[in-house]
Amino acid sequence: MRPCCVPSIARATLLEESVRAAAERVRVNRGSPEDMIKFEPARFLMGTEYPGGFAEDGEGPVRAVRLDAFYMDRGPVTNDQFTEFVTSSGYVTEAERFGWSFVFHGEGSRSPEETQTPVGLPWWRKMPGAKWNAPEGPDSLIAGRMDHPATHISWNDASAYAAWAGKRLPTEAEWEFAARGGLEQKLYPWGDELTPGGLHLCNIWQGTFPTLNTADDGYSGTSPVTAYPPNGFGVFTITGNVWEWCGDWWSPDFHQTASRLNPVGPRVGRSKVMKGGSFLCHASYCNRYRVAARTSNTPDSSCSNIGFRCVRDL
Ligand SMILES: [Cu+2]
Repeated sequence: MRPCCVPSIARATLLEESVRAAAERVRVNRGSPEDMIKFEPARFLMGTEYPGGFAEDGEGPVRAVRLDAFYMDRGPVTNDQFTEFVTSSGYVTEAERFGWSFVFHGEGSRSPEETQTPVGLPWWRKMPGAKWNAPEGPDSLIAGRMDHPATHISWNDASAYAAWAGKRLPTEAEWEFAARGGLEQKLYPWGDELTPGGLHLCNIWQGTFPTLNTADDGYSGTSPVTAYPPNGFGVFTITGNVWEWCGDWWSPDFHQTASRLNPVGPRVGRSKVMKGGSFLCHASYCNRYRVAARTSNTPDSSCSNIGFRCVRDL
């Protein structure tokens, strides 16, 4: 796979069982559709054959996919919402169980000497104590960022939240349909031009990756989930800001032959699909802030640029 702006290192999965058990203990809500968008049954063209994309990720072929009706959160789950989940359920995230999470170099509250840089991931640091409510490590706070997406959330954590909320993670097809905003085969949720009229419509990297982020879009890290105008469906910050977990197991070629009706990905796998790109994406390195772009990470991975949003059935 072509390099991506997410650190993709599997942590030991021995805690998976305990995470699952914790998820089963938490209170399950009714799954209120409040602040969700209702999507009627639809057919859309999924994937892309865009020559500037990453064909080896399995972005193509373009195929007609049909979906049943569903509700989707307008934005990624915020720090505010995640606080409510943790407060009411007592859930402990995997970053807290492991005692560390990945932060982008320059982001951390500890010096490089106090942290480890994983092999092949020169701009990531294993930050002791980094977690959803201390995103840059010890002494960092989410105060002032309660309307930003919750980060340092593993797929397992996101699934636990979804179960608590009476919801689930979106399939990749549901996610991409929502992201396209009713447009057909466009690169971005609003069209084919990244900054129409010079206007920034998502939170990605400007400048020179990975050394200089000029933050021309207003943010060098995460942004509030409603920082930019929504797409044609009313969906906020679905590209850029943070990567979003999907329910599907990852495969670069499974969908060549998969069902075109409510596709759900392979039955088994090692990593989960993520969509949307993040505030670290830059055309020079990882232009995965396109709606058809995709990548993956192991279900126990967490870092400062991965979050999630939920869907629910009618
Ligand atoms: Cu990226």
